[in-house]
Amino acid sequence: MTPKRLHLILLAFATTSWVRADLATNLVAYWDFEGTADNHSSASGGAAYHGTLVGNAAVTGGTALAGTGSLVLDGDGDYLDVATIVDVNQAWTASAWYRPDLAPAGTARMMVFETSGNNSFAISFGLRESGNPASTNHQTVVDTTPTNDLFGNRDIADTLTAETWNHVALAFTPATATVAGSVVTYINGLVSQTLVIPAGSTLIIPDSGFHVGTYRNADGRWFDGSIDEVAIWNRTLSRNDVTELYERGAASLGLTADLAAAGKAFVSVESSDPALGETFGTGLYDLNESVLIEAVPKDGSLFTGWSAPFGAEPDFFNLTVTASVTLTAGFAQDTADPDADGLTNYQEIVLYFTDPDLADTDSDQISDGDEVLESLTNPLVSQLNAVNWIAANLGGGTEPGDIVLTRDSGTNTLSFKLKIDSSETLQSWGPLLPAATSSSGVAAGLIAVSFPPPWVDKGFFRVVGEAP
Ligand SMILES: [Ca+2]
Ligand SMILES: [Ca+2]
Ligand SMILES: [Ca+2]
Ligand SMILES: [Ca+2]
Repeated sequence: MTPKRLHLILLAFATTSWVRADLATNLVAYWDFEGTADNHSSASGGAAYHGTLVGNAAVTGGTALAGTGSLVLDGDGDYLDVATIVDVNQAWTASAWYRPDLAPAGTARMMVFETSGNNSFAISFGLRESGNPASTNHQTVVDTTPTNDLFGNRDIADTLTAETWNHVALAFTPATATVAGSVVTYINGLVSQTLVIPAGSTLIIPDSGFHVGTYRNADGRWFDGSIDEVAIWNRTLSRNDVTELYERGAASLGLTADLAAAGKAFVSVESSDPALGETFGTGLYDLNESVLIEAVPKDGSLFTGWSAPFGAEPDFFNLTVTASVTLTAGFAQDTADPDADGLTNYQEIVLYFTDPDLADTDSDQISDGDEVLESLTNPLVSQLNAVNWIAANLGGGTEPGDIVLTRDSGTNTLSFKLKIDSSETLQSWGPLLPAATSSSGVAAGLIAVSFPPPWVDKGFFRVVGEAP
């Protein structure tokens, strides 16, 4: 391949890089329940993840979310049985739409899905109190080791609505030995619960697969209603990915349906650092619709620009939707220091809560920067009493030039100098130290004083003199 040819290929990547990544990226298995008989893995999983319909489970009839088929379960022993799909201790996401019947026939719980094993499981999502749909809560259960059932029976305070399609996505980020992981539960496109997986914990590994419509042992907790668009990825879907999943389903479009053919596109507006700024405008839109795209920095941060090819756009602008697209807003800490106190606006606003436009927030003559970096005092609590003591006791002398401390409230500056003189005869005085570098390496004319511990909790020291 010639360098020129390579260059053209790189250019092609560069000019198309803003096109949104397909939701099918890292999609391992996907059941759309549009076929017949045992069903289904229509996306990248192929036949490896063919499910087996058990009991009276069917993929026709009922109400479909997208297309014409869904998994229809009667709450009396029906479910879809699937072989092991993903290594649950790697990143993964599981997603499903579910529609409980008005009077569910299930037992005390109705499971949407659960990994199966011999009395152990990794993840579980279902509905509690299925006999009373109006008060039913969702339930995400994550089973971890070494602490069994660490997150057992955590209810999510969302009320179930029967005979209505609801969407769930569980997005898992594994913990490492030193960094915590998480399972984020999204209900109908919104974050409903975040479970933290402690550093060093792993999920209990299932030994025999995945059940849709019952729990691990498949002898109860039957789902009564319809389930559709079940999918598993071996990556952690982002919040915007889940928004797309939800909005596709709400528009009766499957997760691999061609949006352009349906006259739609998904706009994903992302943040370079959600701690510094957030974005608005993400959603599924009609082609040619005009959408307000916004980047809003948090206090102490700045918007630095949009990703290409939107670099010339301001922090908010109208986008005419022509194709699915991802825009990323750049945010950075505001490093300006307009009050010249040595602290950036980000440090003042986010870290120390001082006034970014006032050098000495607590008016104690010590600047905010000096309090944080030098005296290690509280920049929000006045140390003026101590400063006044210093001014009263070190602020004057008997001879011209003896002033050792000056205080300029106009510039918030304290200045002082110390000098130790010595005398042999009391008739003449001279510097204690010769005008040369001392043996301890301290600069000429200075004295180094060391204090043995304990001293670390002391913020001020008095220098008291006595007539020789
Ligand atoms: Ca400042
Ligand atoms: Ca300040
Ligand atoms: Ca101060
Ligand atoms: Ca202070």
